[in-house]
Amino acid sequence: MKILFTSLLAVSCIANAQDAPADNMAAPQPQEQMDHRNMDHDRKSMSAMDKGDHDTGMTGMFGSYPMTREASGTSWQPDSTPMEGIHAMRGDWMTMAHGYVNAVYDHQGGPRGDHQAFAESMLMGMAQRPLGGGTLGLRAMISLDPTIGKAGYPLLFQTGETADGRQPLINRQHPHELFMELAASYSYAIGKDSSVFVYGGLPGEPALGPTAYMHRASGMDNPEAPLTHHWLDSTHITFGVLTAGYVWRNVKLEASAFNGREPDQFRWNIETRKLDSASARLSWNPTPAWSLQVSHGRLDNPELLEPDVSVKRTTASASYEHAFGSSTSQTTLAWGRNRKDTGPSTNGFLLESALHVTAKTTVFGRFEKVDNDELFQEDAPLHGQVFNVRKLSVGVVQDLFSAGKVKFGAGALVSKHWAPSALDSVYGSNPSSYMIFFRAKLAMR
Ligand SMILES: [Cu+2]
Repeated sequence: MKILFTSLLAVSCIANAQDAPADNMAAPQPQEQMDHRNMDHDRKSMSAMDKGDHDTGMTGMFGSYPMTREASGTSWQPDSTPMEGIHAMRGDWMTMAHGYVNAVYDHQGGPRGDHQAFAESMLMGMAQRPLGGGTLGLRAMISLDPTIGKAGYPLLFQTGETADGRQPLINRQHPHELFMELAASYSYAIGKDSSVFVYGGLPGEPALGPTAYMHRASGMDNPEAPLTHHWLDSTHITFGVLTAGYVWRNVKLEASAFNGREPDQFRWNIETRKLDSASARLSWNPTPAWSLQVSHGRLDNPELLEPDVSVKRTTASASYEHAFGSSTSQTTLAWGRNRKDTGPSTNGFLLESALHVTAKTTVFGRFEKVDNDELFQEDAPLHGQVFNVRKLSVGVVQDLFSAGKVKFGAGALVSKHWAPSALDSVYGSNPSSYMIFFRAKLAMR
């Protein structure tokens, strides 16, 4: 009942958030990028494009390139990624809204498994306008994930953060914060093809890792968090970020100073702490279909429960957007490495893909391979040992009907895990899991 109530609440928030017409959105893209997007909307956009969109502010927040390139924080995705959400012009402001609610029944198999029903959600609003010869950008993102409860939801082999400030979460995915991003940016063109920008967020996302999983077109249809979250994109909610960057054509170089501590178990608040950590990221979109990045950061004492251990994180990733006839797909390959001050260095690999077979049917899959040394509490004999865990998930989500700007769908996914036989007595041999979910998502039409 609580789940249902939460879902309805969030859906009604989303439905009321934006009802302006979506006619005005247009990114200045070559015809070939738009061919596979197959929307009425794009035909309208083409006429707007002929008039020259640079004047209408349809370029990105951080540089003069198609706005479809921008994803979470200051990260990039392929330029040809289809637009999601609702877009509108209001005077000088161009606004966008994205959002979803997933009501999930989650069953994780084996002796360490569990089951739970929960709702996860996200609502994001963005606005940008010309100001003083540059572009002002504002971003806000909230989530009702704290209603899941402090211990989050069951997810075999997942680790990271805490529910009570004393014990780490193991085999559970922590809930996200009420405030996921409250950020502002300003960019300024310094030449025909180049710009500089600054971005600040409390919270915000530093220049580290690929686009966060719930914003990647390859991962957003899958309701479960990746096991590689804490190797790749766990800094997506960071309470205190300042980033400065330089964009030249299809290349971006940026550096961040940020608070390296992961959010604590109190998910409704805003935390403040000094900007003790730093990162840098180089991004390159060599063609409209590809987005590549490498990044490195030092996270000062990221874990509340290991306050004297700092981590050096290195990541590299490639995302590829591809069309098959009227279907579109996006695939991401990513690697991340955590090097702790003490203890072993560990690697995480991710390969995930989403295929939008039709406008209403999406098939998705994710394969991960992670070295995890946090699967046991401190007093357990296997505490601190590194176990190589592999996981494959495949699923489908079908949109069923729309009401106004919200589309409703249902989906399911199954997962299989492989772990060293030393873990069989704890996890069972190669446990399986599944999730069934109902989704409400903001859509252009
Ligand atoms: Cu997260």
